[in-house]
Amino acid sequence: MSMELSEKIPNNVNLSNDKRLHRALEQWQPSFLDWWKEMGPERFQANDVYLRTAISVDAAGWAHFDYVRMPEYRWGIFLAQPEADRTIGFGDNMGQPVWQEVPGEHRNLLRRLIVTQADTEPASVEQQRRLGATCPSLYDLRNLLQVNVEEGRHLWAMVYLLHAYFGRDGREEAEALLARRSGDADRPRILGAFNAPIDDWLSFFMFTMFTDRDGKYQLLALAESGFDPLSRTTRFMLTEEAHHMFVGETGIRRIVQRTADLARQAKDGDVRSLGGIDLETLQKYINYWYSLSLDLFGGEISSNAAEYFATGLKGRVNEKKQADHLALEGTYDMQVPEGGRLVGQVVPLRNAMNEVLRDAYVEDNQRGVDIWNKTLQEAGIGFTLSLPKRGFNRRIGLYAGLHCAPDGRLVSREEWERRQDEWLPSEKDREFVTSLMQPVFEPGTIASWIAPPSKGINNQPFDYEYVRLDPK
Ligand code: BYC
Repeated sequence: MSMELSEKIPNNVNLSNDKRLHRALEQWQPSFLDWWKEMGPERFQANDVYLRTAISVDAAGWAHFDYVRMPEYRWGIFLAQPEADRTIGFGDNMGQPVWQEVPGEHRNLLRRLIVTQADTEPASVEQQRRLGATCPSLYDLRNLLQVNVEEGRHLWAMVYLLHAYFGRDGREEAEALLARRSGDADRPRILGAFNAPIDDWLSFFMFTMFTDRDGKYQLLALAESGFDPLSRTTRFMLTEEAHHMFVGETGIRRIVQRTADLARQAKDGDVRSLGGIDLETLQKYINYWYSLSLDLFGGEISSNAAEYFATGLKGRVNEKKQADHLALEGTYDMQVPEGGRLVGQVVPLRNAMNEVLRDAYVEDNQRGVDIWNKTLQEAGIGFTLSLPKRGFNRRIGLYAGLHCAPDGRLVSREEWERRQDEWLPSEKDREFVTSLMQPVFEPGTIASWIAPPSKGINNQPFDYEYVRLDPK
């Protein structure tokens, strides 16, 4: 499949052969750039940033590193290579050839999935737009901007599907994606976590750890889709998503490292007085962002999820490794709140698909938390970070509206209100974290509350000038 890299819209979908689609996307492009200028990263638009750009979809070396000014980033449309004779791998249409066009009877469901996925991409850019001004180092600033331009590219990926396969309503949805705004009371983004402010870098690292990881699992489920263009698009997006989670997981690991170093220096263990983030505060931020991200998987028992699976539009992670691709007989044992306590309930497997995906997500997060705890252990600190139980602080699903402690106990409203500041970041915690957010723009230097990375980007050293601050 040929790469059209020098085109106004770089792509590997032969855009130049489809005049109508090409024109439609060229019309959307200025609206995207206007949105980027208005809602993309504040400042740094005129600076050279050491960015990775996708130039090929081959496993070996699609990433090209160079200095780029963000508005000139080559946002393109790249789909993973097609798999020959691919068939639908699960659900009622199992074994049929995959769809290259939208199946009429599933059009609305499919559009809803794509629009929901698409909406998260510009939302995250909006949430993070002010962070550059308080970056802890040039290395971190570069990573933030890399994440932002790639979320912009993911929006392009979804808008391509809307324009190419959904006609006029696709074009309208693509416009609407640029009109909603994260956190706006009248036109909010679709999913909860994408309306929460990200005003400090601790939240940014938590978001890239926990919320981007929801992205990974949703994309893995969509990569199984019987709608082949969606599968191929998401497969390529996953390669970019991996870096975002790396930023989050190593970012928190570096904070944990710094806190452990400061704890050894602090007389009475008060790391805050030395400009560090104490582990209790870190735990509260974990509790907040993890619970918000758990909500992104939808209800535990969901007829929507059952329908997505039955139709073959959205599968499970690594569907090939499952023994039963129909999931008609299987069941899922769930703990369901009832009359103030948790009771066991057996749910038909198809209705539990959101929970099945959430299971894989929880396990993956635990692996990350274990790594942070290893850092603490090696430093001889007797504190263990943990993930709260699934019912904690939920707004969506069976636990919405209930009061559940981090250890999973259902508690009274009174206890919840009394102990909320113990479990979630309090106003004072947020003020403290904000007070640490002083920018560091000197190459090779770093803020007080985080350790430098163990290595730089693309084999460059930490003190590399990842962002050239003087516009040329
Ligand atoms: N907030 O049957 P239910 C990413 C809605 S992140 C608000 O329980 P269902 C990224 C739901 O839409 C990945 N509303 O669940 C990360 C439905 O509304 P409608 C994004 C919510 O339908 C970082 C209703 O509640 N991709 O890529 O199975 C940076 C009942 O729903 C929420 C996707 O999500 C919520 N948290 O929905 C950048 C993949 N949860 O339709 C990017 C596409 C549920 O009745 N989306 N609702 O009005 C989906 O597969 C599904 O829509 C959901 C679960 C996973 C969201």
